[in-house]
Amino acid sequence: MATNRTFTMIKPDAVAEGNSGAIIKMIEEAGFRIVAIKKTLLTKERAGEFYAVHAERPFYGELCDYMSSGPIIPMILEKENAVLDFRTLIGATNPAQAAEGTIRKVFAKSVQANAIHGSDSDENAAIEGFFFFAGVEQF
Ligand code: YYY
Ligand code: MG
Repeated sequence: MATNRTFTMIKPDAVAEGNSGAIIKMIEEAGFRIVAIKKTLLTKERAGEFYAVHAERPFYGELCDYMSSGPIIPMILEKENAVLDFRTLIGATNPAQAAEGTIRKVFAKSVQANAIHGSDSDENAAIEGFFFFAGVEQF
């Protein structure tokens, strides 16, 4: 399997509770290399743009409020089979269904405040990475 990249962000609940260091440790111990990282804040409008694919879903408004409620830590990560392996590492969207040892099982509070994002395809990983990082920041 070729090395590729995925995009993640530690969400406001996990950053606010001081869990970002522990989450980054789990990510690095799972073999992911950090390509880009920063701490930033989304406006509600930018959160809406990031999650535009969910615009028609009933949870969209609350999701955008939540995702703009506090700082987040976006990252681009690299590893063999990065997108799929990272989805496995974070666990199911609903933490009640997340497997033991996954990031969401350990740190997520609810379906909405579920600690961390992970891209669902190589194509979206690239789009989402460029949403936060210029090309010269991705090394
Ligand atoms: O990719 P993933 O984050 O696991 O789930 P998505 O189905 O793409 O939903 C994005 C985001 O929306 C999810 O992480 C929490 C939130 N959400 C929600 O608040 N309520 C739902 N019923 C489904 C998703
Ligand atoms: Mg998704």
